[in-house]
Amino acid sequence: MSVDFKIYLITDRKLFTDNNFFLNAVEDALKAGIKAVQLREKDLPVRGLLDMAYRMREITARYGAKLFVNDRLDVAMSADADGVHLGHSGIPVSAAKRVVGEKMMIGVSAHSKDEALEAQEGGADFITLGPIYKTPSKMKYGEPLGVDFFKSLAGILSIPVFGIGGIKADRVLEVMGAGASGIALISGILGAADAGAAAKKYIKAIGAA
Ligand code: TZP
Repeated sequence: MSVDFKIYLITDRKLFTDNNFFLNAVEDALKAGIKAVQLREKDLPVRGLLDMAYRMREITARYGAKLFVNDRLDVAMSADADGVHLGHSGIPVSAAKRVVGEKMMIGVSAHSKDEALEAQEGGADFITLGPIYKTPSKMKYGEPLGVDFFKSLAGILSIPVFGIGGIKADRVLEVMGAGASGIALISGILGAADAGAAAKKYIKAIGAA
């Protein structure tokens, strides 16, 4: 399996008043052409997450899109996801690799040079690196790395690097110009009034970059 997508849509159901609105928005984005979704609902108890993962698998499969599950390798496996996305508090990449081998892709969140290199050495298929810009929830993700620092790191990594954090459609060109293989985002699509229309805007911007 290879990284054959350029836009990595990350979920946040809390942007919606109701889970059906949330699932509909993700489906609208898929309908518009998004090809990879990461289910990232860190506060959901595992059974709720599993249920959500099954529903996401159904929707993503319908549109030929890849599904990744954040942190929970067990949930990813049970839902027959295409991959798992790991952070720094959960199972290390090298350990996950021993379980899934080549059967599943492994994405990793990195926020620094050390984390990025560790992920690459551990066998990650790709990383998300950021936040590049300020994001509404900046406190949670730390100070922005900035485009120049992102560019210097992307230049020394051999695995695909997705820019993340505060990426609005008018910044796609700058991020791709800094050596990103793609972009990862939440609010640019799921925070928009029309997720399908927003997804189309990003797809167009990536196409032009
Ligand atoms: N990791 C670094 S920044 C971020 C994550 C999960 C949040 C990205 O959200 P947004 O709304 O696209 O800025």
